[in-house]
Amino acid sequence: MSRRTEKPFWDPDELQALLQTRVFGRSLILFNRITSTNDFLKRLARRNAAEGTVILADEQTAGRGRLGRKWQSLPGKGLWFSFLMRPQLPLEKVGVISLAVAALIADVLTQACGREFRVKWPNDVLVAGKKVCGILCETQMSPVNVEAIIAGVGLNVLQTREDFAPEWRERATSLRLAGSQNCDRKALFTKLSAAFDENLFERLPQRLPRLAEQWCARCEGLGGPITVSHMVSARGVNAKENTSGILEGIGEGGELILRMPAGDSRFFSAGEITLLRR
Ligand code: BT5
Repeated sequence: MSRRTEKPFWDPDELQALLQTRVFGRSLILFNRITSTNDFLKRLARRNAAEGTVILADEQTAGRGRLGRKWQSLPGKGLWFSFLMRPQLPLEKVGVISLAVAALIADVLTQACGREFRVKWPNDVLVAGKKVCGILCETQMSPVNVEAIIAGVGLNVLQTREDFAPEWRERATSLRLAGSQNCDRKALFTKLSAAFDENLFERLPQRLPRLAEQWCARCEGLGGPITVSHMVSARGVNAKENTSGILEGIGEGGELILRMPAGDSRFFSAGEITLLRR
């Protein structure tokens, strides 16, 4: 295990003893403060860090969402961590991993917190209709195959309403705000670690279809009308476009399948969805 000179917010030896995992967190690095756990782990991954390496921070000063968006990561308020996967998967299947991570988180939280957690395509975990957790999976490729997936998880645990920027308050929540029975960050991290360890490393290709089913079982809006906001490019110019239809499910690579009014299906591998009233 690597060590930093400053005393970390949790004792890494004690935490590792709690985890009892085979792969996840066998190499575990804790930071009181870091720019982004994904950025740090990406650098380690290029230097051959072992599968299952985890970077966990009490605070991120430059936490990121997709497309360079900011992810608010206040000190002591959440679980901000990244873990390294080296799956034997073709690139076109990699998109399912972030759904698998979301499904496992939603299952663990539903059991631990006494609330019903849902997932929303592509990378959100929701409780009471608001985002409580976001996932950012980033891929490193060699010329021929997938070398590493850096899976970043941001779970809001202890924020009050005032902790969120006013423009996020209607859409963001924390476990505490949702009335969770369990807001103990260490206990929750231990439960999440066990679920990831059991499901995401050994025999992943065989497990992915079942994890995709678990995701669908918790999917917000499945079978209902939605609008997908996505990018289109024509003659070198990118523009945002909205397409509406019925949320039919997900493809083998985690793409969203939208049933169009004419009965045909369209696949989307990136974008945002808005649920429409039925
Ligand atoms: C995500 O992006 O939801 C992925 C978030 C991943 C964060 C983790 S933390 C550990 C690791 N290290 C990193 O640097 N990142 C990962 P996206 O779907 O693009 O959502 C971002 C949007 O969510 C922002 O534009 C805000 O509107 C909103 N947001 C920001 N911080 C939030 C928070 N703490 N809780 C809920 N919503 C938030």
